[in-house]
Amino acid sequence: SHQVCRVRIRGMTCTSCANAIESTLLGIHGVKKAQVALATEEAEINYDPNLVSYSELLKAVEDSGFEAVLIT
Ligand code: 9UX
Repeated sequence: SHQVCRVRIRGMTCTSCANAIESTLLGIHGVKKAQVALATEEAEINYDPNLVSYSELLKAVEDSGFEAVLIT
């Protein structure tokens, strides 16, 4: 079963940044959907926690060169 989580992403300056992060997230095994919004600095990710952990999603964002922050 899947879960939806949100991540705040700092450092995006253009639409290509947002698209690149979406592609990175969608390339991860266990990620079903990913939408990154430049305006709100938020990503909404639908994922299977049995296949990929929340912290791995944060790490993938960080590894692509942006800062990922937990939204509480
Ligand atoms: Mo273009 Mo967005 O190099 O950082 S992808 S500004």
